Amino acid sequence: MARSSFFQASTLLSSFLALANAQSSYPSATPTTSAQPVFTIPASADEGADVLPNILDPQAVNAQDVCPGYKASQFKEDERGVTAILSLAGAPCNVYGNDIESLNLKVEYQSKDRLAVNIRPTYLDASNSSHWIVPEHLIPRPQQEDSNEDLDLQFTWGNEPSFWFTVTRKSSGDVIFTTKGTHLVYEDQFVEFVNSLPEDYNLYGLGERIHGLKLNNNFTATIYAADVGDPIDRNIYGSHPFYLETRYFEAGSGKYKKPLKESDLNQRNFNFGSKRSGKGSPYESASHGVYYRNTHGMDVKLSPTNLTWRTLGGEIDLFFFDGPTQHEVTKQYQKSAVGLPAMQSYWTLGFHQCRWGYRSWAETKEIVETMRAFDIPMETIWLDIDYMDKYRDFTLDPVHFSPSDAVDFFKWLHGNNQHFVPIVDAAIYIPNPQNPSDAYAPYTRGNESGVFMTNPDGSQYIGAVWPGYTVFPDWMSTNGVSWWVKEMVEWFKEVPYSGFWVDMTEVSSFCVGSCGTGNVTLNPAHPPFQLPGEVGNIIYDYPEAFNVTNATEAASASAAASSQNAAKSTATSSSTSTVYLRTTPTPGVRNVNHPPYVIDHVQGDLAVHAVSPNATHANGMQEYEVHNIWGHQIINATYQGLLSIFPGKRPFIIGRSTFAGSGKWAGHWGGDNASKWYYMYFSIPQALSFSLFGIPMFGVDTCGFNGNTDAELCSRWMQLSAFFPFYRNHNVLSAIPQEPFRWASVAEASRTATHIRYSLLPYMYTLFHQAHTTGSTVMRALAWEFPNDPQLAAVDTQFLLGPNILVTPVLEPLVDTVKGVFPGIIDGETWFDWYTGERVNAEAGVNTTISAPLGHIPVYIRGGAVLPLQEPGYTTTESRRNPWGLVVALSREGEASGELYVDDGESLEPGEVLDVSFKACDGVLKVDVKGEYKDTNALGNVTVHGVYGGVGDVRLNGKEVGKEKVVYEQAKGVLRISGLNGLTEGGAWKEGWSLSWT
Ligand code: MIG
Repeated sequence: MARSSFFQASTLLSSFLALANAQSSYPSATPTTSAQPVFTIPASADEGADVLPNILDPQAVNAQDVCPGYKASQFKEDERGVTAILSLAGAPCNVYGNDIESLNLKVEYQSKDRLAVNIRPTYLDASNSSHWIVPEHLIPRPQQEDSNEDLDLQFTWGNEPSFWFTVTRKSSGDVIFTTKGTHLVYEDQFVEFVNSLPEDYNLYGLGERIHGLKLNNNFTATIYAADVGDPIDRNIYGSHPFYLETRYFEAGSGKYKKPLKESDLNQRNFNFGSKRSGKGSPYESASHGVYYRNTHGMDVKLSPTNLTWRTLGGEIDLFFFDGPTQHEVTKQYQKSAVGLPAMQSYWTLGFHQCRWGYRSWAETKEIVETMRAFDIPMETIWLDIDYMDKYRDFTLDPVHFSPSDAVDFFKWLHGNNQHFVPIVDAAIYIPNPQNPSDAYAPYTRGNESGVFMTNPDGSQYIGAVWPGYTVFPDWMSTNGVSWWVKEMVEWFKEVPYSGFWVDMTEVSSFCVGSCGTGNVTLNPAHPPFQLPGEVGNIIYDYPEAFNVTNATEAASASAAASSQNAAKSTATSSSTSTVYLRTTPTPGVRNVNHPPYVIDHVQGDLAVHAVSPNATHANGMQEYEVHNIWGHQIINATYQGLLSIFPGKRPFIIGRSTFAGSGKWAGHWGGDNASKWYYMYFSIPQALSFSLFGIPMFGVDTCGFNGNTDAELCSRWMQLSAFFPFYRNHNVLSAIPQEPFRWASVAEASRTATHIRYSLLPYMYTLFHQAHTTGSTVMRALAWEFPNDPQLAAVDTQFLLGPNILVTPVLEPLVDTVKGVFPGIIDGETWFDWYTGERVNAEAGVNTTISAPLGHIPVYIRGGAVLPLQEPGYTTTESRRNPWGLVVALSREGEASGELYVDDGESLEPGEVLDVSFKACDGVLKVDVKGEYKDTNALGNVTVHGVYGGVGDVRLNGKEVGKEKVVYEQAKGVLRISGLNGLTEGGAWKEGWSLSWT
């Protein structure tokens, strides 16, 4: 049911709608030169066929019941791996595609920690491989390395009842993956295999979705890039076919141990505090990772003891990472498979203010000034599509965002060491060819260079997005990337941006099929849905507890909302019984628009709200095969654009649709959440999942995107996001303003949290550098740092920033306490309160009640850590000119260590760097400095936590620092040494030093 043809001029003419949005704050998309009605794309344009997801279809055939599987033969093995031929073991089932008779199996022992299993059709050669093989230059394939002798993973296989394979850890005998007892199904539009898992498995990843950190064992993780506002448990913007699995065992139980189930743990009563106090955890764990290098839409069906993988095509290309800790799995995955995350420039770690609905340079400037007047640090101001001329990329609205005013604006902004980042949309406006004044140069240049996607017949594919009818860059075309780079370079001359925010990159289109074909002269003026704030679509929605704390406003909002809803429901109510579109395989032909197997895509029909699967790329691939990497490729193109504008500098990109490996170029924001408490909670598991995916630069729309926020939620959220790598407040068009200065309480809470964040920037930057060089994570789940505690397996209401900062945020309204655990106590860990410096008195395994009045976010420092700090300035530029500080948090043994990495903050390959390491024991802190980077800031102060036995003279390099510089609170165990600046002139890290206090 391709919808491109239904959309004919005759039906269009009768559906003219005048734009009646005079009352809204939404700026009209149409230059109002005449009173003529303007064409608006009807809502029906974005309706697809009624399809029923296979997992919900009572008529669905289970491929496992009807398909014959394969038999392996011609088995060959050497020290590098295994090959075999797999032949269909019976009559083809052709259940959701056409069965492939013969397959090649290739197993590689790729390295000391990675095993690869590849299964692809035997008949493939270079000329007919397009829909099976993901091009390696787009998505690199991990390669065989020379050293694979120590590989602990073992591949075994069998032919009964049909071909199966198993991946086992040799050292423990643990079977980490097995398809035994199931059939492999391999068809042109459907590839299925099933692997068993232990009961109560702990599985993480398989994104992108809004879900708790640990995945449930009874839902389907669908992976298909979708432009949709953060529905829970459904596929959303990004595609990450990767999971981490952690198994807990009894400690020391030797070879062939069994993973523990929840009931095993319950029997042991879980309270190791009392049972094993001081003796260490009775448990241990092992983790491994699985990456399925496949760009097709897929359902991963999670059942209590297995996973069923169903893709719409492509080869089986599986990579197993041995771990055996989470840290190692993540490092192995990033280092060898998808790429290490981009190093971020220092300024990107500052606070970002954004909204949809800043309407002019003047208003934008006012926001920046007000932030400063309220003394809330702001590094970067962002603009949404409002700045554009008729929503066209690479333009400025000539009236509200005039190019001449831009000159002054940027001079002023940059003069204050602040930055600007614009939104840029994926789709490119296609002008009305009959109206020369509608000409749009980026389109003309792209069209002349042949960079836009086509229909199967070779004509241009024309969808619709904000500006009206649009075309879509084809990143596989010869000139696609260079055209984009050139547009970026040109536009930069007018708009000196510091980074790019790429939106709608799934790639989104507001109509099904090439709806603009033959219609481009109609110049649609409005998308086929109402915008927030338009007549009949006013935002009355508030956070959950708004009616308690804001009773009067809540009452009037709910009255208004219900009258509006009443009006809406009389307008639309019809019930018809749905006839679903089901397709069956045709020999030799794929139905890419409506594949026989229907994945559980949140939009139903694959063509809804996106470019259709049959849109075609220059290399012959169809969107069907590579839909999930469109967003990854625009990130790559943008990276190259920024590199040519800022040679040698680190590009800053925040992308919406990501794929495995996007982290090497970009960060990501969580998409269109809402101003609800539960979305604030979900931001934590979403961030931790992106840690696993190798995209550490992550944050969500703080205070909430859709709907109105309120002071309490915004206050808690500004404090929580201050500990996320990417810290940005963003809001939908027409919701009430939510900059942190709008409420005194939020302003105060934001100042407090930003002060901590900016103090910690050297620590955060060091974490980024470690992530960039080793694949370690920045935001961490408690389970990853404390792998011996099965109780932490699902904890996602608390998190760690690096190894040493524990954040326990309030995630619900109307409370002034929060419950949290202090992990690792059974193994001797200690924690110190960030604010008081006192050691926390908590028991192992106990959910402790912590005081957390509004405006206070509980933060703890791990015993054993040395944290490098710097006195916060208003911007990161100023911060970087301030004195350094250190917090030394002593472990129970009186020891601590830490690192600091310093460079110029922006070079891709910094010439000079500093690697500082800290070590404290026996009352002496030793600082060792390596590297040539010159930082002349003095050391301001050193605070030592956990000093209980009294202190002697405090000496810097053996010389007493002077009593007036020392404050010791013995009861609290806190030693503060300040005013060291004079003693460290010329730079705290000019050379090594030592500080002693005994
Ligand atoms: O369909 O540009 O996720 O952050 O404010 C809405 C307007 C388009 C979606 C992005 C959101 C942005 C909005 N965009």
